[in-house]
Amino acid sequence: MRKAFFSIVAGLCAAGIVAGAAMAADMKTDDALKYRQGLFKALAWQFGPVVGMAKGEVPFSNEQLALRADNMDAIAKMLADGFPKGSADGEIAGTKAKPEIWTNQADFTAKLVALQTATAALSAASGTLTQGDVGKHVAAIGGTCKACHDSYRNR
Ligand code: ASC
Repeated sequence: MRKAFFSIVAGLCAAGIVAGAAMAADMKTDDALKYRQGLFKALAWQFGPVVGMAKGEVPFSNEQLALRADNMDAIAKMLADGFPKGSADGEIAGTKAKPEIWTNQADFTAKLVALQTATAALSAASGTLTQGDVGKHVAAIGGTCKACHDSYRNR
């Protein structure tokens, strides 16, 4: 009787631990999804005025370019944390992230680094640019966004 009681308690505890772990994993991936989506929103927000300058819709400013480029670079460096295993489309709701991110990790990382390189290039060049130079930086940065989306984001 006593033995049976203990084995039931032990069983319940084990079930509780497993349920707790599963819940922690869900929370982690759901939080990671919110985190990365927030970063992508912030990245697009920072990129907006740069695109506007390239189009002549926002007043040209090297200081603004440097600020936006630095912000984008910082955001780009924070993105990798937002892609824990188990957070692909099919594993959690509300994401377009393809499972290939986790099977081609070296390539995914290279594409993230390409974004950082492009934003760092704008940051380094700002100070000496004219309005006519902005377009090629926008194309370079936007190209890195597109390259990653083409491979790793579901439509
Ligand atoms: C943006 C944005 C993207 C990229 C992409 C570039 O401003 O929100 O997802 O640029 O359109 O091809």
